Amino acid sequence: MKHYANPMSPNSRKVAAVAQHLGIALDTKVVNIPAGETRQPEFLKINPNGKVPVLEDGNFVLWESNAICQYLCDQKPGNALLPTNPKNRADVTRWQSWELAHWDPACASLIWENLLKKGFTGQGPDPAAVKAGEDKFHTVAKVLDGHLKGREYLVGSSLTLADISVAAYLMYAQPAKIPVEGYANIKRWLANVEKLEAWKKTAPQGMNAAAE
Ligand SMILES: N[C@@H](CCC(=O)N[C@@H](CS)C(=O)NCC(=O)O)C(=O)O
Repeated sequence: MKHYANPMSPNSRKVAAVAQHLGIALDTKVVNIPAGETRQPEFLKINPNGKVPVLEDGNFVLWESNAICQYLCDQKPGNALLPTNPKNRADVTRWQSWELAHWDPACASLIWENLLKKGFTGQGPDPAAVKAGEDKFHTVAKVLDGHLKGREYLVGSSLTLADISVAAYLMYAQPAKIPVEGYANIKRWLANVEKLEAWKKTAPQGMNAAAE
C-alpha cells in the first residue's frame, strides 16, 4: 500500500504509527508541503482537498487519516487498536470525531501562530489569535483531562486508535506552546503514548533526540 505523507505532518504520523504498530509495511511517498506539492494537479487527482495523508491500495484511494487508520486495522483482524465490541468501537469513533471537530482546530491554531506562520509568511504570532487559540484549547483540554481522570487510555483499558488520533497534534505541544501544563491527566496519558515503539519510530528526524 502506498502512503502519501509528510514526516512533519501529525495526520501522516497517525497512519505511519498505526501501520508500524500493526506490522504493516507501507510504501511511503513523501509529499513536500512547503514546496506546494499538495496543490499540484497530479496530487489533487488523488486528494482534491490537497492534504496528506492519502493511502492507495490498488485502485482504492482513501484520504482522511482516521479513515485510513481504521482501514489499516481491518487488514489485521483481532488487533486491539480497533475493538470489535460495538460499544468500544463506537467509542473509538467518538473520540476520533471529537478530535477532528474540536481538538485539532484548537491545537492547529497554536501550531500555526507559534510554529509555522513565520516560516510560511515571514510574520510572527498575532497575540489576539494566540489568545483565541489558547482559550479554545483550554475549553477542549478540560474535556479530555476530565475524561482521562483515573484512566490510562481513552477507550477501555488498552491502547486504541483513539489515543493515537488525539495524541497526534501534541507532538508539537512544546514548540507550538500548546498549554498542556496544568493538565496532569493529559500529560500522564501522553507520556504513555510517547513510550510506544511505534510512536518513537515515526517521530520526525531529530524530534526524539530533542525531547530526550
Ligand atoms: N482531516 C484531515 C486533515 C489533513 C491535513 O490537514 N493535512 C495537513 C498536514 S497535517 C496537510 O496536508 N496540509 C497541507 C496543505 O494544507 O497544503 C486528515 O485527518 O487527514
